Order: sequence, then C-alpha cells, then structure tokens
Amino acid sequence: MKKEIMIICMAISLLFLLNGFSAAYDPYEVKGDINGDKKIDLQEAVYALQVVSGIKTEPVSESEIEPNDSLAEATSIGIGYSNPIINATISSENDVDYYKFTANGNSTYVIETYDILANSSKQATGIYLFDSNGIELSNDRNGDNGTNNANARITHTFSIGGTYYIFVSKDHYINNWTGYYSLRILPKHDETGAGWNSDNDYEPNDKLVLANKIEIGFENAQTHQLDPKSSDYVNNGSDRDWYYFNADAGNTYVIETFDILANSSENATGIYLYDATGIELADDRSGDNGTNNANARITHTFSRSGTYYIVVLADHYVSWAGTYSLRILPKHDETGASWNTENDYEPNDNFILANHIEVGLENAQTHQLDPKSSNYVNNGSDQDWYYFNADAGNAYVIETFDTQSNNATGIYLYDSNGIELSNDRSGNNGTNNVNAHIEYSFFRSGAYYIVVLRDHYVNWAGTYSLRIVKQ
Ligand SMILES: [Ca+2]
Ligand SMILES: [Ca+2]
Ligand SMILES: [Ca+2]
Ligand SMILES: [Ca+2]
Repeated sequence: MKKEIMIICMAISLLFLLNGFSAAYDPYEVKGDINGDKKIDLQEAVYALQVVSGIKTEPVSESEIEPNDSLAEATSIGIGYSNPIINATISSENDVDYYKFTANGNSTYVIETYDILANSSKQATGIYLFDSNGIELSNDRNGDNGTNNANARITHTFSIGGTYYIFVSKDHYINNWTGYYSLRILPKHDETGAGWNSDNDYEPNDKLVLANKIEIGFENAQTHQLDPKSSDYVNNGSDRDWYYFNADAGNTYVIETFDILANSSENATGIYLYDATGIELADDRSGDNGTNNANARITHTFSRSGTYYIVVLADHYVSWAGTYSLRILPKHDETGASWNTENDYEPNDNFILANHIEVGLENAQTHQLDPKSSNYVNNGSDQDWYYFNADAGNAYVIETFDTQSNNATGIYLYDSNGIELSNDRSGNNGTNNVNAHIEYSFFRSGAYYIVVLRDHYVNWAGTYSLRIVKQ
C-alpha cells in the first residue's frame, strides 16, 4: 500500500514537473505527450515515469495498457507512422482491446493491425471503428483487407474531428487466436502527419491514400521492391506499392516498370493507373507491353489536370518479389521529355517516346538494337522509334544501313495516328550496304513515325545507321 502511494505521488509530481516544462523542448515532455495534445494525462505520466526509470527506451511507440476492455478504458493511440502501438496482445479467447484517438476533421486515415507473424495461423485479428457514441462506422472483422505486413485494415474519411475508438479482437471467423499485434493510424499522403519509413522502401504505401510521390520525367525514376517478406506476416495479399503524380491536361505519358533482372523469372510486375476517385483508367497487369529493359507499360493521355495514382504489384499470373524501377515519361514533344544521351537515346521503345531525326543524307544517325534486352524481364527486345517531318507530294527513302549483316533490321512506317503505311520487316529491300528500305510518297505534310527493330525472322542485336532522304 505504501509503495502504491509512493508511485502515485511520483506520478503526480512528475505530471506537474512535465507540465511545468511544457514550454521548453524537454525531451521527456515530448516523449511523455503521447497524444500530442500538449497535456500529460495519467497514462502518459506513467509512460514518462517508465522512460525516466529506464523501463522504456523507445521514444515514440507505445503499447496497450490493460485493462482496455471497454470504451471507458480505451488506450490512447497517436496518429501517424511514428506513433504506433507495438507488441499489443490478444492474450486469451475473450481478450478485446479498445483504443481511442483524436481525428482531425476532413481527414482520411488508414487504420491497421500489422506485423503479426504468420507462424501459427493465416488469420489473426479483426478491427472495428466507432464514433464517440459507440456507433460502428466501419470494420474489417476478419482481416480481409491487409496486404504485405498488414492484417486487418480500415480506410475511413472523418468529416468531423474529435474522439473515435478502435476495437481489436480475434478474427470473427476463427474460434481462437492469441498473439502479438501492432496497431497504427496512417494519414493520407497529403495530410498532416503523413510519413513513411525511408529505411524500408518508403513503406507503408499499400493503399491509394498512402501513396508515395513520384515526379514525371526520365531523371525522376525511382527504384523500389515488392517485398519478399510478405509471406512472413498474416495478410490477404503481398506487397504492393502506390504512387501519385500530377498530370497536365492534354499530355500523354508512358508509365513503366523497368530494369528488372530476368535472373529468376520471365514475369515480374503489373501496373494499374487510377484517377483520384479510384477509377481504373488503364492497366498492364501481367507486364505484356514492355520491351528492352521495360516490363509493364501503360500509355495514357490525360484529359484533365490533377492527381493520378499508380499501383505496382506482382504480375497477375505469378508470385513475384524483387527490385524494380518505375518512371513516368512525357511524350516526345511535351515538357520534361528527355532521353539518356549515354545510352543510345533510350528510352524510345514506343512512338510516344520517339527520337527526332532530320531528313537528309547528312542527318543519318547511328544507334543500336540493344543486346542486353535479354538481361531484363520484358515482352520483346529493344526497338527504336523515330519521328520526322515530311512534305506532301514528295517521295522519301527510309533505310537502315551499315548493319554488318543482311539479316539484321526491319523498319515500319506509321502516320501520327499509329496507322502503318509501309514496312520492310526483314530487310529484304536493301542492296549493297543498305539493309531495310522503304520508299513512300506522303499525301499530307506532317510528323511521321518509324520503328527500327530486329529482322522479323532473326534474333539480331547490334549497331545500325538510319537515314531519311527526300527524292
Ligand atoms: Ca515496396
Ligand atoms: Ca508497399
Ligand atoms: Ca536502341
Ligand atoms: Ca529502344
């Protein structure tokens, strides 16, 4: 009894002490104010006491405080990646855990249980969200929504700020589950408190609202991973990575995953494009479109300016985990379009990404069909697109030359709508040092497109030259 009185006295005196320091940046004040509400309540005072006494060293994560078996006994949890509850437990068949938090008005949070090891069960927790009157707003009662290291997950938009409650219990459909879980409340990517783990691939980003930012342009590519550790945790789907970017109305972008080494699999990623309301605009879900070093590829013209979303996940038909890069490339004539001058002016594997070539003998260009294509997961080897301006009524000769082989390249000619006008797909038409050869008269002046790729019948890679000559 004396001991308990002593602890209470210490806690109370600490409470005064901490509040007295609240104007200064005392580290214990920051650590003690778990709720971030600039006040220290008894629970926080006890926590601060534990920090002072060395029992607790972790400055931000907190655990549950039993008993928390009712709304009135709810443990406080802060908002944000840095304020989780860690190592809470469902300790028995009947154990239930209540938490309370303060939501900002007009904010969206992802609430999830996570880091539940899948050593004994494929199912674990369920979670429920209540308002301050105890009315249920949402639930994921059998952990249907979690991916990667998350088990049960709710996404909810709070129009009114205030106190809300989370209820964690065993999965609704299993008789019993006991074990450790962690719990966090993650704000939308553009809201106060949004944060990611820079030491772990900028996770958590497994929901549209938790998307990482990616800028448009060749030089703004990012490299990430689909996490092979997904299978260690209770979840309902492996790692997926969301990104958001801002598109300008009328612009066309190529969005692609690339530089995925083909050492273990011929398939890797799929990508999907969404608008801000979550409506799918395009997908390449099994990486059907990529060539050369690209795997999954979407080409889309954006009719409205605004924020758009990409999700990268494993190819729809395979279980894949590993490292990938992602980029968003503007059309050749749009702001931010650029190419790698140190690597043959790639990426140009799509007419949207075409390099420019001027008409005239003196404007011939020398390039390569890349022999490294086979190192990467793709659905076709290197191809090189070009565009040029032609005048109506004139005949033009388009040809590859100096290929060191008669079975090297094929060339195809397109108009700006992507309609094929002519081809020499296996380099049948050239003589002497000319390999593939097209002659064509244009009815309309304008931009036209050429693609150079390997001879239709031969697996060729190497150096070629290209010229377009007005007759
Ligand atoms: Ca990831
Ligand atoms: Ca992820
Ligand atoms: Ca090339
Ligand atoms: Ca190319």
